[in-house]
Amino acid sequence: MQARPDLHHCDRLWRNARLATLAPDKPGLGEIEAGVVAAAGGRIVYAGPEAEAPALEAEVVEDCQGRWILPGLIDPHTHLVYAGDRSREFEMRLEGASYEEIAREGGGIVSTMRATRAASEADLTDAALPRLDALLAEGVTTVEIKSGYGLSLDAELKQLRAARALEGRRGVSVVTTFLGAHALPPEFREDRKAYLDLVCDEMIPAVSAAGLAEAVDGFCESIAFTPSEMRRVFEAARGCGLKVKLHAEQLSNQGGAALAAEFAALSADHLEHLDAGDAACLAAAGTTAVLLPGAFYFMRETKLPLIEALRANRVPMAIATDCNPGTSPLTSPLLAMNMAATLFRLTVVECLAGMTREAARALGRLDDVGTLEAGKRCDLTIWDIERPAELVYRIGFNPLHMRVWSGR
Ligand code: DI6
Ligand code: FE
Repeated sequence: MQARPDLHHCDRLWRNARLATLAPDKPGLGEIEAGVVAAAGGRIVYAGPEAEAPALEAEVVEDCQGRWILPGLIDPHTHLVYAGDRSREFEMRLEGASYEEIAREGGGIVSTMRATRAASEADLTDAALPRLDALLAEGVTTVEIKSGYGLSLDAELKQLRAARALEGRRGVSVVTTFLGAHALPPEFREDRKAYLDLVCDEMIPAVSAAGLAEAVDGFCESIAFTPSEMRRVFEAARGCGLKVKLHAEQLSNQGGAALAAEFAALSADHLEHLDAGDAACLAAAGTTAVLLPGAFYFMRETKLPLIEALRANRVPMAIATDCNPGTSPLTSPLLAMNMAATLFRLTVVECLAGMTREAARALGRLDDVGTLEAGKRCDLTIWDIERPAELVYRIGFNPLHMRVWSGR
């Protein structure tokens, strides 16, 4: 039989679907009725109306029966890899202790540090798997994972390797971030500068040389590191060719957002205590605001991030779970979007864009993922819903029909 030159051969095709492409040049969600997505070699070769599609043939043709297809969800801020348990601290907080008090008394991040240092690399990967599986069950195809519970050279490298190893265990893309400047480990209590020397002069070069992280993050907070300390860390990151991002203005206003903007950070995360004036700096720097409503909820914060100021300045807004044992034990991207809507008053379009296109932007991966567009990796979520708003509206209900990572 003669091959037809006009026939595009694909590996897999999803037809009879409604698409929310999230294409940046389209209004709303870039919805398409009667759409088709075609994949070859793990990439999207066509996503659009079936009526306008080129002639396509594929090994596997899926009839989506009118279901909605969205890009795979992206969780752009997690601390998924750690050992130990902090439910006792949750009880202490219910009895009246504050997060800061618990941290000062050697609990908090330092208690997770102890458990993480004691765990093997394989144990850390295994401990993270159930949490990762919870994210995948709701359609996550790319997840960012930070270190920051090792706080020594070896333990930070171990944590990053454990995070990378998750890619070999599941069909998911893992983006790793070095967060050595998360907390001061107890052995450096009397010498902050020595710990920063270690982070800047040894850890960052080692992480960079091993290719174990794309970016460097820090916790800029009264209980963690000051903006001038973080400036040093960012300079070291820049010296090694790593991108930067920052936990900024979560519990108080420290000027972290302005610092992040000055270094053209990929993202500034949390931002509950952001100054309205700093929104313009973030916008000018091309820095994405990553909103973490799970931490806001779990910490019972009352200071809302200034969404209006972010919107008015056109700061891109992403949403993440911040999955971590202390302040956001959340493994549901659907609930994160619901909280962003209910607590922060984001619109449905902002919520869905926040865990797809804008999350990709926050990771510097918008060229590769985040929308349904030809050339991008074929990461899809196929949902049993009538309207995309259902994904944000429901609480504790998961209508995922199928998750596709790299066309599989
Ligand atoms: N901000 C947070 O909310 C988490 N880390 C950070 O920098 C808290 C992490 C923890 O308490 O274990
Ligand atoms: Fe965090």
